[in-house]
Amino acid sequence: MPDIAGTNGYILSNEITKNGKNWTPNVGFYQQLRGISVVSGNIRDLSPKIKSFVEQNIDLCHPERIHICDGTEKENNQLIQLMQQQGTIVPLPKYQNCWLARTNPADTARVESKTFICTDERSETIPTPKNGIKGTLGNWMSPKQMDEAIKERFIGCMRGRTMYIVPFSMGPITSPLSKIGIELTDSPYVVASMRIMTRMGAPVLQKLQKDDFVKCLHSVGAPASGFIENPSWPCDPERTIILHKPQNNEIVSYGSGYGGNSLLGKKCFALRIGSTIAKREGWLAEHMLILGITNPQGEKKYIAAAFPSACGKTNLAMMTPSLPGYKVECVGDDIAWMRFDKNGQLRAINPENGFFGVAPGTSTKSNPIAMNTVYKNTIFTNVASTSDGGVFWEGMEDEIQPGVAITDWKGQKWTKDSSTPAAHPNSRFCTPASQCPIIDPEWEAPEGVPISAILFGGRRPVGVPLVYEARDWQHGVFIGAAMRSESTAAAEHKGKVIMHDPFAMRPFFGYNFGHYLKHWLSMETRSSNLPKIFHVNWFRKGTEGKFLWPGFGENSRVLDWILRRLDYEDCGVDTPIGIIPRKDSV
Ligand code: OXD
Ligand code: MN
Repeated sequence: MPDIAGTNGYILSNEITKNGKNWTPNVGFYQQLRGISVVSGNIRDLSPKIKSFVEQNIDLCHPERIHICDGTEKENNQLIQLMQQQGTIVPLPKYQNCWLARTNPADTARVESKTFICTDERSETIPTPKNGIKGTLGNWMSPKQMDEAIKERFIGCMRGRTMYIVPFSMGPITSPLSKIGIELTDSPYVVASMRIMTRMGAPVLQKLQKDDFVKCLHSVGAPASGFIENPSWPCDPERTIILHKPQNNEIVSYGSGYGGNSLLGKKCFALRIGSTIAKREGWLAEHMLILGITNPQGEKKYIAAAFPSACGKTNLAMMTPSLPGYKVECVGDDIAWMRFDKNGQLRAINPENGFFGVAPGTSTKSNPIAMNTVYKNTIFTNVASTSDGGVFWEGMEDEIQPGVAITDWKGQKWTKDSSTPAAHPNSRFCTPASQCPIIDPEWEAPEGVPISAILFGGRRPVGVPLVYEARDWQHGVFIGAAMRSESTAAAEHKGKVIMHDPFAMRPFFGYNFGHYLKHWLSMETRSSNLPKIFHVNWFRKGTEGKFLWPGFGENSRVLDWILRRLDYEDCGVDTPIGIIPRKDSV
């Protein structure tokens, strides 16, 4: 049996000797890495660095087999079949290639309290006031604690499972602004979701022969007791932990299969590790949507906007303007990577390839564009299902035919008199961005789109006006830093407390917020053509507790005022908080 790969791992050719003769079964090459079978993909496609990353983690996690993902449809179909057999997903025959996953009810949101950044010094990660007050802008762990946390959880955690090797690019593969990662995971749900949310598969491995990559390790884990309560959604909520080591571009996530906890390209890479890379390299990795807006005169501008999770970024990014003659096109709904070009123009790419949107509240009325995006090639998670093979969530009441029965996200019969919601408040659709009917023609432009304005906003029921403009960059940075918002179901917070959420990045800072502010302020030295900064609030309530502003398509009126301010129209009044609209100018 010739060893054709050499080095640490080895490939065994399938030319096995049977009765003294060379006999070749027609199964292709039989390969092994560290003695573990590679059931899909070819080890020769792995660069030496990737191979050694994989080998280290085989030694740690002891998977049963290895699958190198190529991102093809064939591979995806196999995963879909496997997930159906395992009971992780069920088909939604009302739509085309759509699936519903129901998680373990203990694994439904990001876990901010269990998310850590690991640096030698605490002050590199979080503001560390002398008076010992514990801040709210991130959690720190020492490298020693991180190593211990990994040892306690990861040794043998993939026994009996497949380790998938997922090569992915954040941003279009050809863009100089993009970055690459390799996620090792034991969850086929994660692989199928990463295929939607990132550019995933063989072309990335080709690029990686030259480039460096962010190392991502993920396991859904198994409880210390060994008892897996819900085999269709294995997880270990008690011991869940999400770790980041910026110095090594490394992410380690254990115990959760859900969203930002497990799709490591998203919050962990594109924001936490991304923001540390951006600081080193002089750019910005932000929790922002990107939209293009064209006015009735045909002039187009791009706007980036930071709102906390579940505050309407997807709705704004896909808005149908109520103002006649306006057109909005979507570049991204959650994350922006932005850099000044050589002419001092800030340019943004959306590093993602799909939308992982909050389902409840999305409807034909509130966001018809999102509704038209999600009915093919989509994985829904924790929404309710209907007896005609479709989905349901709060907000879709008018879209259900009479006589159709509803099963809630936990699999129980549900009626509108039920006392619990049909869909989990943080239930999601995971859908390809390219399907969005108003995806911007430039959404994959390698150089990014030019940004003219940056918006900050949150859910502020009292005391904050509809829109105001910063006087200059420093004032704008102050406005971003002072952002607050009502908590939502995207993370584990209970109740509707108003929380500080500077730059909508509170859960996503990769380093000390003070240093982050310095970095933002330093942008003034990079360009004399900085975008203008605004603050918006669609969520102000009147004395009767009702929203004062209709929101959704009517927000185009606010964008119109912003565009006019970008053209220096005299439609604003200076006030102590900034420039607000002159009476009757909105
Ligand atoms: C998200 C979030 O999933 O911010 O985008 O929680
Ligand atoms: Mn988000």
